[in-house]
Amino acid sequence: MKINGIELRRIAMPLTAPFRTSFGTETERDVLLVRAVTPDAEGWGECVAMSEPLYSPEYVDGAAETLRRFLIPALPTHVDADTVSRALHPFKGHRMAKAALETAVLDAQLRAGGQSMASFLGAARDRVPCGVSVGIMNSIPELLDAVEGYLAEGYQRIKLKIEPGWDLAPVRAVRERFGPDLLLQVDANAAYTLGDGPHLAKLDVYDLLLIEQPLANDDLVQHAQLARRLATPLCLDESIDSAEHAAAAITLGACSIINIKPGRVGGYLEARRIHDLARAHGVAVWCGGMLETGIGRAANVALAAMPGFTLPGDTSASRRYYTTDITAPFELRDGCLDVPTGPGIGVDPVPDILDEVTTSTEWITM
Ligand code: OSB
Ligand code: MG
Repeated sequence: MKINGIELRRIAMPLTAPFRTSFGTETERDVLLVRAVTPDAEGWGECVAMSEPLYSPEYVDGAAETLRRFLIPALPTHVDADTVSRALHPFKGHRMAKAALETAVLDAQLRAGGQSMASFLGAARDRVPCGVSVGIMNSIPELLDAVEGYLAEGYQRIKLKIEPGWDLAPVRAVRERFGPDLLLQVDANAAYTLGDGPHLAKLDVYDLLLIEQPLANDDLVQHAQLARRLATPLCLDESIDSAEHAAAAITLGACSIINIKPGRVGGYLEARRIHDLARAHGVAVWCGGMLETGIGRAANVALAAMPGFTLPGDTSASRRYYTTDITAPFELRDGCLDVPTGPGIGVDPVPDILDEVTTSTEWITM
């Protein structure tokens, strides 16, 4: 497939409410979109880097610079997702930037060939069960109200963001209020150390599905030690940036569940590899999220339809974060999202809405 050029487009998406995690509070999502233009089709990729390097080392200005300075110039003029992946391989790290470019090319390739992302990835179902990630709140009553609202919308699983000082009490309150059948899990975003093991073990009585990324991104060995001290299954997010890391984590016993985010691992091809590896080892995976717009969400929903995704993902509806999404909104139906069936990611930005939220565009001719 020939490639004419790449557009880098920045959009500013106000969040419906502030989203607080152990690493910071977001009020607006600063998103970098990549559009690959070919003679036959255009494809879209959403870069999930956040505005500051607090979740991982990448950040959106850095991703844009990496794309324009290194990644886009390295592309051959005839591409598909595999050749893009190979051309970008020499550059270390920058997986979110790489993922956005690879996904834009993959989307264009699939649209040109009339194949859906779900079919390309080997999806096993046409709708996926959805969970929701609930930020740190100012008070327990505020949290209980938020959870009640999400359950009323139909979400099948609740994930509570935790940090030191906001862990046992919110988990206990949600468990007591909504009962033993609620699928409940927590995410610490690396806010604890191994010395907090005895404290984290106090979560065991609340029968959580999992605890996500309690320790630092690089602490694979420490996670393995912690996993042996907890009854709650340990899930890794930030620590897993490739299939090689996933293999190491599984071998070490550092996790029994993996959160797969295509952006974090460098794209959907690598995400599929991690899925396949985890499945072969009996390790459950689920699809994480990075507050995506409809562009990133569409591809994530296709991924989450693969057979090894046995736990509900952070694939929530558009309205969880955005009053107006840039695509037709994803809406919950019986606690599920429908997997798009059209060619490629199966959704398009609405031109007027996209223009309204655009803060800059840059065209790079190949
Ligand atoms: O750790 O899973 C995370 C959002 C931004 C950065 C990291 C994380 C998250 C979420 C929200 O938990 C996931 C979503 O709903 O998109
Ligand atoms: Mg996480």
